Amino acid sequence: MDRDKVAEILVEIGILLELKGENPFKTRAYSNAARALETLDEPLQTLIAENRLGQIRGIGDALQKKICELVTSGRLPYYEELKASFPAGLMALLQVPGLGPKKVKVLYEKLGVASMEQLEQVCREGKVALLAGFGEKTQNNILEGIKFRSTTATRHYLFRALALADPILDSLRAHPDVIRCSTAGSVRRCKEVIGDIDFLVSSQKPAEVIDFFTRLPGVTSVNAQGDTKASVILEGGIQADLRVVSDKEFPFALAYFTGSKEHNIVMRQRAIQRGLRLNEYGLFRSSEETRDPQLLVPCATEDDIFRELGLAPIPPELREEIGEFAAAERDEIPRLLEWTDLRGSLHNHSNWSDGRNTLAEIATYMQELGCSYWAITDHSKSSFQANGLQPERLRSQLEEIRRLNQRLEDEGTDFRLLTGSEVDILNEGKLDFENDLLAELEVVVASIHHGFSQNESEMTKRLIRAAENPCVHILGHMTGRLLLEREGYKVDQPAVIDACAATGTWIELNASPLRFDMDWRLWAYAKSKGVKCVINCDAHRVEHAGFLRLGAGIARKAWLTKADVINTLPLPALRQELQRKRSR
Ligand code: DGT
Ligand code: CA
Ligand code: CA
Ligand code: ZN
Repeated sequence: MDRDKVAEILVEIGILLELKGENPFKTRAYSNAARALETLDEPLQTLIAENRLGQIRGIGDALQKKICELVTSGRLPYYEELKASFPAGLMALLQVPGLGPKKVKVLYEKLGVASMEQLEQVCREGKVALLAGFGEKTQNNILEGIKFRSTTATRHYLFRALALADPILDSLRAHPDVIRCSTAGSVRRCKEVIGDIDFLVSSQKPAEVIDFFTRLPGVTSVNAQGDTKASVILEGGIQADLRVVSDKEFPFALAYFTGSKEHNIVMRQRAIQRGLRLNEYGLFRSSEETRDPQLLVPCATEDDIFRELGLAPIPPELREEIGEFAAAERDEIPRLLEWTDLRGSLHNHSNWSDGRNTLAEIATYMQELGCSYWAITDHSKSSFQANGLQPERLRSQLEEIRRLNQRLEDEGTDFRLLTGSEVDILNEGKLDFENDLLAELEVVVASIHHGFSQNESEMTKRLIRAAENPCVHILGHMTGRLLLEREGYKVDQPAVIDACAATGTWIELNASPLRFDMDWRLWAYAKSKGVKCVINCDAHRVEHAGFLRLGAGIARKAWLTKADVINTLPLPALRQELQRKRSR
């Protein structure tokens, strides 16, 4: 078992003990230990093998034993028994905003609440308001929280869907009765959040494929199972639908089930204008609804369908009825960015602020991944909760980066770390570091992390003022939104884009799957103003380099091409571009 999983279990034990009413010192020991594990700078396995776990501050004898047991056997009976002593639904209540273990304990003990439904009921009956320490206001907040949860719980992050869909696609592809298969729906269109996962398969033996699908390892329950379709729930509660069609029907079904609905409507209208009918079964020479194979216009792929309707092929990411038809009619669908065009990320963190890895680890990992460069932009001093750097520490970080780069050069390697900062935009748009320090850095990203409650005009002014600073290359995560969690602060984004156009400032497409900020819908405007995009991982650990792929997917959805994205440039060209604004 790896360290993240161990830390997760320790946190959960702490919460369970709190629910039991154990004393705070004991419960806190577990969350402290979890934090200590998360910031280790050597592998947990090594510490255990060398019997050095006890040397870590905050990990006493009892905890040591439990961690060893988890790592070596992957199990911990103490935890399993503790967990089994509570109803399964109790932990879920902690997801209601504002409900901590203490309150959940009271609700459970006094009112027998052990599920979301029960919680909602006792709130509606007014029983919660009467509990000591709760009151009318808390009761209302809980009801609000439940409502928020129920709308967000039906939507999921794209990356969760992809992580589940990829192995399922692999399994389907390997099945002897599967001819073609693909995801469809919002996952294929690369929406930032999705409702469910849609799979489409062509086969001559649908029953076999459906049976196979419903028994896949990731499937936790089967909602519906028919002759040609099935609907299941996957780990994490995400629903997945499968449809099986004949191989002749596959392109038509794929187009239909990829959607979007709005896009499909226009497709059908175009067919009708040409004396044809388009549906999920085919494209037919007919003036009324049919699925008569005699009337079928044969199409081997989706591209053929588009051609029959007088259109250049439209990539799935663009099928949102936002101008793709006008462009496809004129054969002006751009050649979209590929994720392999990206050469590095210009906004990332190390363990000098709130990241996990050392500079050396980052350099090695990114170089092996095939990147050309990787900027280190740790937080600035005002972000003290993220361990932001004081100017002196930043200057010593620059030294270390220079040493590392020297070593890379001596080894004959082209990869380089770039120096930088994610400098806080303070109130009124002043930056957290002076310009003489910023001017020493190769890459400056400016972002807002505090003061979210300002109104739209104040926020807009803050961002515009940051863009006007000649040292700032990039505005980071424009709205600060966290998908499914919190809306961004209010900003007049077109006004900020105008300011970036006027000052030669780039805008980040933050590729963290929780952010995808600036939103894909705004890039057409930015592009029309000549503002360049930078796709940044905002990596807090080396594995976050994988976000580049997700970010590229969202950039495709935003109609961006290789030429629109700065971090497709090789290092020498990037260096030139980084000088451009400063020498204006
Ligand atoms: P989601 O799952 O909410 O993220 O969004 P989608 O787009 O994946 O929607 P979903 O799963 O309900 O259906 C997949 C596609 O199937 C959808 O994009 C278009 C097509 N589709 C489904 N139902 C209808 C319908 O009633 N009318 C039309 N025109 N298309 C439909
Ligand atoms: Ca779907
Ligand atoms: Ca669906
Ligand atoms: Zn950051």
